[in-house]
Amino acid sequence: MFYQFPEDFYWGGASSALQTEGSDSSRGKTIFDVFYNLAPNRFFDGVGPNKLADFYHRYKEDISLYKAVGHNSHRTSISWARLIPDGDGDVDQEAVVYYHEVIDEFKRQGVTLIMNLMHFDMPAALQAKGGFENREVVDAYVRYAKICFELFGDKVKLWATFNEPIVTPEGGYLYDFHYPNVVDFKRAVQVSYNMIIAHAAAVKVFHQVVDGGEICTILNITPIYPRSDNPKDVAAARIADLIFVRSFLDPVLLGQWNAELVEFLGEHDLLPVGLPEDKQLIAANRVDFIGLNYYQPRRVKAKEHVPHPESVLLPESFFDYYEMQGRRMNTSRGWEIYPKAIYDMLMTIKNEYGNVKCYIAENGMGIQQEDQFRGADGVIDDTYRIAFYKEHLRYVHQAISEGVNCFGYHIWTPIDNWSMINAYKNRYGVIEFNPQTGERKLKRSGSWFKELVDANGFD
Ligand code: BGP
Repeated sequence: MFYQFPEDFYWGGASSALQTEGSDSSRGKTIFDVFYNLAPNRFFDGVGPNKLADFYHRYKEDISLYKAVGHNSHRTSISWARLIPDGDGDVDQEAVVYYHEVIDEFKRQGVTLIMNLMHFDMPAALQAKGGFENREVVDAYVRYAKICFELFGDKVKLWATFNEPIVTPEGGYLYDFHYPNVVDFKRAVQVSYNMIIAHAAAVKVFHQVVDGGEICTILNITPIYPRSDNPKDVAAARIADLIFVRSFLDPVLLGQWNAELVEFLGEHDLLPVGLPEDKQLIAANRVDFIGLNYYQPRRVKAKEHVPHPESVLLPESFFDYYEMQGRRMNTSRGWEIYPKAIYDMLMTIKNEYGNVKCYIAENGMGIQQEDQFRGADGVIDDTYRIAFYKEHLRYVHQAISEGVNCFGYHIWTPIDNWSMINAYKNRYGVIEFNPQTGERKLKRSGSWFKELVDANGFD
């Protein structure tokens, strides 16, 4: 069967400023510079977010490579700390020129941009003021958003407020994998709440400033599956769903906090502090479309042991995870490969969220030590990645044929890049990047992706 996709489908890839640009210019420090300096070998193998693939100087070449693998669209981000080094002070004019040049180059090469404002990379100076726990930092974010819309809103019409906003509270305030690496559920909830306010306020400003534009946020609403139909497993999965999925999805798409989640937070003394006008702000500023990142599902069962009353409160105080036998990515994370979840995620948007316009904003397969798959011709023969894309795209196709309003599919990521949690260990690209030499080279999946786009579908 040939899987034909809709006309004008957005085929492309996603990246982020911090993971590609490198910083051997005047960029201000982000939380990842701080984290790296504190523990260079904990996550980063001694490779910090400084030189990297140097998109900052090589953007023309890299955009040509995106084109070479067929991409007609791309999502990246502006680095808040490059544009405004201390987060809420002066705008760096060199950065303004740089982003204009990058945006112009995308246009010149015929690649539609979706520009994201923040991909985890909080300016260090603002984290020092409490990050998103502090409402003043919300104001600084909205100011930054407005500056971006005013500077670049004539040229870029598709925007995103955040990539995976939930990762900021998860990584920084629950699970100790992003700076400020504290573990405090209540503070995590406050950060989430304030990010939703920041998001809604940015959406409001966007519609005041940018004519004819559309704005989204990009969520990783990984489906949560209960282990069984047993009501205890189902109830456990529902709690995980409220915390990790509905927490952001409901306010950005429905304009209100999920009532069941609010009740749950109230029962456990986790309610955040807000302002009386927040409700109205959220209600009046829903997104125009939504970006969805998908890698792996969460699988949940009822708790086997009642947690010790003095143990630290975490989401996992209310459920346990369990692992399915099955395929996993060979990465430092070992994510499960379960393509049907991408369909389930899209159907959730159709059935429960008014079938708002959406696109797959990240989906990809990471591999460690990919060099072992290099063929005699010197090209990485990543047929496993092609199979991975096909399996997921069949489900995207099925969802579209059942009426889901999905207009695009972006891979993570065109060119192997640096990760905030494993530096260059996990490779996702369809284009190989050699961190030692800076060389870029198409993998077999890169050539396949071009054929996919040229045919607007695959067998
Ligand atoms: C997503 C993030 C990306 C990227 C990707 C792969 O959640 O939005 O920034 O990091 O995951 O993750 P990693 O490279 O850490 O394995």
